[in-house]
Amino acid sequence: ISNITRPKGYNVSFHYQPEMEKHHFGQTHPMKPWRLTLTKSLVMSYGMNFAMDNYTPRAATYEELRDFHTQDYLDFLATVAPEPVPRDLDNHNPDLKFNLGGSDCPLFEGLFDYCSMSGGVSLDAARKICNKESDIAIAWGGGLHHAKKSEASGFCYINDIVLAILQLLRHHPRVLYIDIDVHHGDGVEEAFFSTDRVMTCSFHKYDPLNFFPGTGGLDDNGPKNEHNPGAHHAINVPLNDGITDEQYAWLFQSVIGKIVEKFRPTAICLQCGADSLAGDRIGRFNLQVQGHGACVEYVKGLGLPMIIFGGGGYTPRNVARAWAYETAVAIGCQGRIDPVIPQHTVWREHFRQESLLPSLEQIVGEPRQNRNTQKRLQDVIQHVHEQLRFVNQ
Ligand code: TV7
Ligand code: CA
Ligand code: ZN
Repeated sequence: ISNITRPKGYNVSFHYQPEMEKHHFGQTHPMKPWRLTLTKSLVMSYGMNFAMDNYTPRAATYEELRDFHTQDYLDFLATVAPEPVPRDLDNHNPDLKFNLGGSDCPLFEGLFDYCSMSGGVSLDAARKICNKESDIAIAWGGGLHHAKKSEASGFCYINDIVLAILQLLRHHPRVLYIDIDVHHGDGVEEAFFSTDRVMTCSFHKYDPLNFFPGTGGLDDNGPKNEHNPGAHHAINVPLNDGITDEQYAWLFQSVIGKIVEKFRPTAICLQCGADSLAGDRIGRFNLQVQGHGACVEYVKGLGLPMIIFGGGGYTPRNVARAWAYETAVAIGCQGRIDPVIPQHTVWREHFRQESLLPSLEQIVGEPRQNRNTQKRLQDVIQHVHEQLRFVNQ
């Protein structure tokens, strides 16, 4: 524990709201806010909390949520009663108001508190970046990228990322949003479709008919009409099952490197959805903790102020591994932490089946067959580079 020291020359802040994890989407629902508890306790057991500024943010206010969401949606969200027995199987109910109450976005006890806390965590991170008290702000409770201004979608009700970016835009001329969740970051992309001050870039599994949300093809770069300054400011990197660390790192660096060169952001938001890890209950990729964390390392190396958000991640042990490792990357101590998970009570209680020496970096779960050819990835990079020819800051 004593070998973890504060980073020299920059500040890392950790924004955490312990009330969030007490909420439940339902017994069989894949989203487990409890993974935040596991992450936090892993971070603490390594002593990383001593190397960061720790904040317990207040919930976002109704007015703050109104910066993006509509009044009628928020009013409904704030007053709907939870269902006595949450529906689990079919989402198919055309009567759902604002897409609320189906199996993906169930109504549960304390839903509005949970949403406003997630918003509060990300807004707090954005404020610390704006007033320069923090250089890297970590918000694992945020990252809910599917929420629309007037609609819930894919386990997301309030788009905390959009709220945080809107806050950053008060002080920063250009913000780059990067999304490594296995799903397309459609809500954030759509929110900034008509501005050239935000560029969005999502890497995701793409299969329009069989994988949620079905959007984010290579050619989807924002509405292309001559009066839209936001045209060409949405970059999508559609992928197939089983992509590996090596392929992903190469793709990530050549795409993000080029974007940064052309767009010249003054701040970066990185959504670190951990469902792109191997062994995820919903995801299809083969990323290891190192490959996922290498994205955080690369972005950190650009030396711009940044917010790191959570997002998806449905195998809680792996989520906690990746996010604890990435917290270490932010601090710059990833080379000094013991790969053997410390004497850790929560871990022991829940994962008895894991060996006596559980490793931080060793993911649980079978790898998938890699369906990404080198040729296809080349073409993707080529397309992105061509797209960026239209962008000149
Ligand atoms: C950011 N995939 C969110 C990702 C949102 C994905 C979906 C489920 C799912 C829901 C469940 C459940 C599930 C094992 C998986 C078309 C459908 C098919 C529901 C069964 N088990 C993020 C949203 C995605 C709910 N939705 O990016 C209750 O999988 O594919 C769909 C839609 C209709 C609804 N059915 C799935 O990671 C945070 N849902 C078990 C219980
Ligand atoms: Ca993504
Ligand atoms: Zn996801």
